[in-house]
Amino acid sequence: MPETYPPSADFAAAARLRADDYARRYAESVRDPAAFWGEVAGRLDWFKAPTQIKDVSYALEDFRIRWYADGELNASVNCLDRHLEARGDKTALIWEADDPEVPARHISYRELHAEVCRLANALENLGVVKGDRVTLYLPMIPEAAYAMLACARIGAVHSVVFGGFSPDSIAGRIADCGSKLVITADEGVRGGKTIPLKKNVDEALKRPGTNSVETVLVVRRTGGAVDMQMPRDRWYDAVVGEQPATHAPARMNAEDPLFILYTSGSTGKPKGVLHTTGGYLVYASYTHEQVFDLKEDDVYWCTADVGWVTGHSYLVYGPLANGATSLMFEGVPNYPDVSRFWQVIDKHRVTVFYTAPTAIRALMREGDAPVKSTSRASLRVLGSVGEPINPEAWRWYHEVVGDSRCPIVDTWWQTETGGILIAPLPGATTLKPGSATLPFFGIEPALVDANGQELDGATEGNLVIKDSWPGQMRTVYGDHQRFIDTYFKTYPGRYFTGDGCRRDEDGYYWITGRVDDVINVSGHRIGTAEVESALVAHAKVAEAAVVGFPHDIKGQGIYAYVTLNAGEQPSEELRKELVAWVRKEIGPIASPDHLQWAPGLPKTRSGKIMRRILRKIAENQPDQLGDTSTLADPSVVQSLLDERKVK
Ligand code: 6R9
Repeated sequence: MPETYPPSADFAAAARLRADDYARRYAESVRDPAAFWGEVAGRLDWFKAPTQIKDVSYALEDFRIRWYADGELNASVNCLDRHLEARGDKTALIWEADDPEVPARHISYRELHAEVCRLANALENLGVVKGDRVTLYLPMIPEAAYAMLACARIGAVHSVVFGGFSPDSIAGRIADCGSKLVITADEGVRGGKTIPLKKNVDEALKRPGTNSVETVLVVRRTGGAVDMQMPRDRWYDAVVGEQPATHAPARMNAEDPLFILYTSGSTGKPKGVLHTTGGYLVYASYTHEQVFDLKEDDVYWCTADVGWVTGHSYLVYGPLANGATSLMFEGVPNYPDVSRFWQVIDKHRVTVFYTAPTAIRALMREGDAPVKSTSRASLRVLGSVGEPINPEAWRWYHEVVGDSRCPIVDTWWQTETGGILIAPLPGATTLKPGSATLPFFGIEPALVDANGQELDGATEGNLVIKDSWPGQMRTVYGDHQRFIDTYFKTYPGRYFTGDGCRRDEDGYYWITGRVDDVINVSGHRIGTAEVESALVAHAKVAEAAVVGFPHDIKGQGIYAYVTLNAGEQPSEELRKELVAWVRKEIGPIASPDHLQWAPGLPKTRSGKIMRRILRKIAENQPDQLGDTSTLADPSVVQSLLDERKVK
């Protein structure tokens, strides 16, 4: 018998939805999606309520995805203005600094509204207009939320670039969308260390393709010395301080872009995933309310950085659209010590806590004492996102962190999906450790084989979604064909997720991981192609192949095989240099964990690298290499195995 955890009677009694509600609502949602999502849209404030709800065709010859197409609204009004009357003094954002000695800040809905209006006015004065792109390269400080919402208020499209990315990565993202303005900070602070954000932006703006940028707004976070280039660079407080605290919001069409967020794919450069205003906000807010069983008095904490989609949907847009109190944490789980998460939970009486398996595994390794030294009595619901959570980590999260009291919602979704697609509803769903359980309302998952044949019952296959939902991405910025080719060509008529999945006899979904060339490192997507391109860009490297391998803490680690140019000698020094090179080219999260010299790479006669074999070598399973007969030169494999032993 697999282990199951039904909702406790107490939890279910107070929950928004119970088991039979889920079954009924789900059936309704897929029977008549337009009726269902038309009703759900009523949760937002619209300047003009939509009458056209769903207009979708996945057919390649007639492709379109439109939701609420005649509706008009503004996302910031939904996150701010409409709460002022009933929740003006309620805390919208709690800011907890990296250093626990720095007092936390409580920003009310009224204050947040004023800050966002000031910045919106400032951006307009700087010439930013509806449709312009604005790049945000910020630490986890309230200004990150102000900036996202101010862009939304004036109809500018934000592109948040994670603060851990390198100047080259910033430059590529600025060039791709042609940003007019960048908002950054002098320095970021994480785990007691500073990150030279403004310096990275300066470097980025020296790269070709970035001269669309007219202005750089710099938030003073540490007061560290930065090089201000006038008139390009302006201090945020100087520009924003004098602005009026009210602003007339732009009237946006539901299908106007809200933001672009770059994410790694299996090929080429990162894709600019574009989300629009109406469908995204309906979906982010509704899933946030239902999946976390949101209550008016919740103190909700999502630990994701605003640089990732989770930070967009479940730190900023979802919670604020719902009038919730959302906690933003600047720091890391192990600073000043490994009890920090649990101390923050006690300090702010956090009721809903949403984090990633990689953090849970890292903290689990530190034992129970750092958790047990805190109370955590305020906790009600725990969440997980970013990668499959192994049952052992799930149990620890449940028993030790949640004192066996709190349901865990394991939420499966993607940058592309805008919000959660497969997850339990905590008052309704019986949990199974390691399973994201059942589809959210309106979501029709299916498993297909390599030929696109739909598989029934308990089985395993590639995960596709058969119909659209409002939060779905609408295009790859600047490359609509790439959007269609990536997601709708492999299995015509269906959205292909890139994930493998098993379905059990109860219809529960168990995500098994990516089936494409994307590595999930600590919940962050890294394309093997990106790391390979970075390596090959080094003067001494002839060729590189990168694969993922199981890693205790990160879930997956990065394993790089490198062939040097003729005449170059492998050395420990060069190995370190190449790892540092990738770090510099892409960012610390892309640093290879292993770098192995490869005199040659296993290739088919047509020249395709056989990653399957490289994965098995990286996983140290030489007896499971499978068929190597189609290799152009089978002896390459033996030399790679020998090299691995030597290390
Ligand atoms: C939200 C987010 C998406 C990929 C996705 C899958 C993996 C995310 C998961 C999960 C198993 C979960 N993933 N949540 N796998 N269980 N609960 O992470 O977006 O950064 O785009 O990554 O992450 O492989 O395809 P994103």
